[in-house]
Amino acid sequence: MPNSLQPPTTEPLRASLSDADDRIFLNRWMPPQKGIAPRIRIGRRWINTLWSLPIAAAALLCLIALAQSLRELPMVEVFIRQNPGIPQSAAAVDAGFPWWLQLQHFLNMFFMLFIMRAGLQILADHPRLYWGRDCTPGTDWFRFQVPVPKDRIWTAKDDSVTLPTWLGIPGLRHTLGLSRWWHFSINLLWLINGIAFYALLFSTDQWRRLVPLTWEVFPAAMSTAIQYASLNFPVDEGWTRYNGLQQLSYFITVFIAAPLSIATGLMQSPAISNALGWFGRVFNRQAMRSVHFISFAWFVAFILAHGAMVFVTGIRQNTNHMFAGVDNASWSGFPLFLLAMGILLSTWLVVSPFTIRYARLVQRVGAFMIGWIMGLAEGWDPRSQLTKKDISPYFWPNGTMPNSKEFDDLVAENFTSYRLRVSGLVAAPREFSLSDLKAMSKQAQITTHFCIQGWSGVAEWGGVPMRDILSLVKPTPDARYAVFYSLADGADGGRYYDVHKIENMCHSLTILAYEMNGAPVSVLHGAPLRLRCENELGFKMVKWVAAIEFVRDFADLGAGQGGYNEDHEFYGYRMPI
Ligand SMILES: Nc1nc2c(c(=O)[nH]1)N[C@H]1C(S)=C(S)[C@@H](COP(=O)(O)O)O[C@H]1N2
Ligand SMILES: [Mo]
Repeated sequence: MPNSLQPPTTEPLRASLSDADDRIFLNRWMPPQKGIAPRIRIGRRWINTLWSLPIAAAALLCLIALAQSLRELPMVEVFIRQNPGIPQSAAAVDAGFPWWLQLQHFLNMFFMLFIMRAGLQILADHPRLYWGRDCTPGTDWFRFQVPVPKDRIWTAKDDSVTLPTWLGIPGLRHTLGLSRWWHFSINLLWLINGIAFYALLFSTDQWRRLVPLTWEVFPAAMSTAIQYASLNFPVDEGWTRYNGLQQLSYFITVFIAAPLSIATGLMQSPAISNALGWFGRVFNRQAMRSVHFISFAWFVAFILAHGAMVFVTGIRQNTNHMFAGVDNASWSGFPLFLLAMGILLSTWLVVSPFTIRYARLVQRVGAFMIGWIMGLAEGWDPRSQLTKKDISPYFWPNGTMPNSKEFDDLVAENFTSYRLRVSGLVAAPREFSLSDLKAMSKQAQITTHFCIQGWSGVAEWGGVPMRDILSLVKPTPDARYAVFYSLADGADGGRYYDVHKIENMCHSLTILAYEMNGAPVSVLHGAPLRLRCENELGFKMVKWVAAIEFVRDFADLGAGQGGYNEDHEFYGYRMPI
């Protein structure tokens, strides 16, 4: 009699999974690759942004000369007398700089340090920016990488560049798995600080500093700009109210650049972009990524200008205001300012080496802080589809190609003996040939692929819905995850695999694709079969699928993190954001 309590079949490919290091060993990590000085494309010409340094220096000198001669004109003197710089409508606040404002100012500075450095590291993983939704080589408007080579397969991973450890977090190359934990976790803290800041601003009279109430702010800003530029500085009433230029630049930073950064950051995620429907299609990932970067550039410019002004307009008074909350001629603020700078500098020095040494810990703490929020977004069934005319002329290839006789033989016989094994916690384990799958009802969909590295592309995919596979093999109530095993190894050896919650398999656009843009999926893009799970980042969509196993837990697979990149590159196993 057949034993109905037979242990469930286990997938033989389990044995080819590998363990992974819990830290980054430089000799085993992806070899470094230098980028180039950032370039901006104007028309067909690429201009090196380093030119902006001498040009800005020359422009500054000209500006000073111009402003000084302007101030000799009676007309301009009259204008400045009528518009001394502080809008007359600006009511002074009562309390100077209360303790909460000083604290939030420091926290903001502290958090920004992580956010900006980790953000730059993420950018270095696809060091190009575009406006259109395609990432077709040559359509980038900004890059710090050479043009895409045409004489060889050039994957997105090949394209990533190294950042020094003092600049990026954690520096090195293709470390964005770790950068993302810093970027998103600290963003959450920054957001909380920002919300508390807004709340306190508007529940006190401090908002009056920042919000211009009349058009008078523009002539006032013009007047202050001329006064600063002529090196004959305007009267400073910073303790209780700001001049026009301060008001405008602080307003833009607090009420435009910060919310814009958050919105454009979130809109780069597959789950959020999909959930936004037409809005996500129009304001596509690449445009959002470009705006996100421009907003970053604003912050850099703001910090440099603001920092310089703190020094040149009276460091003692300014640090008394912002670090001690007093408006007098004492030295009470300056030591506190030095202490704050010391904390910033030592954190700056420590964070990259720490991340490299304790990579697994950073992954774990990051998942604790924001992985669960990301997990929530997995529940949204992505349905946003595009049209045939949106299909990208170029779709970046990525990942580690199959490199085995087994695979070459399959290609040579056009996958006739290929079998997809489905096993594990299922009532009816099965093998499917390619023609079995093609005989099932086919689903076609035109969707955007969101690679974690930053590129995206639109393609039409055709294949078998995973929910149809599920209804054939019938996962048992114990089954919580589907493990996808590839025919290809990952970059560090050991088989490529990835784990999805079963709920992800039930979304309407989750399919096993055997067609791409109307033709059989090419070997480059995952032949004979690759997963499409549209609410996740690209690395979760295993190419060259060999087998699917349903399991209760994934802790005993590979290094136990839920997938190859999760094990080896410290990604999270739920990454719809
Ligand atoms: N087997 C396997 N599947 C993989 C990868 C890989 O390295 N090996 N890379 C992933 C990543 S990071 C991405 S972005 C997509 C890329 O798919 P594409 O080459 O069709 O663009 O495949 C995913 N699937
Ligand atoms: Mo990717």
